[in-house]
Amino acid sequence: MKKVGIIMGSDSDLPIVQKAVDTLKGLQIPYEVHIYSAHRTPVEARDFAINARKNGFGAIIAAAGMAAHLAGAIAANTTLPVIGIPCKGPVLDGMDALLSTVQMPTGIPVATVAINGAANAALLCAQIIAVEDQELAAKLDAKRASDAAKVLEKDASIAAAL
Ligand code: RP5
Repeated sequence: MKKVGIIMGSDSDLPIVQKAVDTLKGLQIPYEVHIYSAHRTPVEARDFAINARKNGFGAIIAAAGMAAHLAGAIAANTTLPVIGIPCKGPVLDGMDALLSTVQMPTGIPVATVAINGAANAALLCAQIIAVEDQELAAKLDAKRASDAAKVLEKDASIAAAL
């Protein structure tokens, strides 16, 4: 199975990114985690992106906050799908990172999830890999069914309680 690359701009992003790691683990999708910054370690970020396809990656998650150029910088150097997670920082409630990640110029797409949307970033990667993997597609179907069952259980309890 293809690996997912999880790149974050700083170790301070890890509490947000952890949900992506947990989601991939739960689906038994292989992954690699790195701290590369578009600004502080641009050479390493670029090298990772350039070599990602030949190194067995099928999709890349890039998480960053503030002037969040990481996902765009990675996307500029690979045609693998790049999923951007805008991370909420200490000011501006993550709107800075959201706009920096989502407003990509035509030709270099970044699939941007919600602010701090790490679980969805991992699920999108899983769905991309599942295009060619029936076993993983079945796991995703099962997860959807189990998530729906949990909502219906809550519906039944709330209906009984109120
Ligand atoms: C971004 O700047 C990182 O992705 C992080 O969200 C933010 C702050 O980084 P630190 O100063 O905490 O290392 O590049």
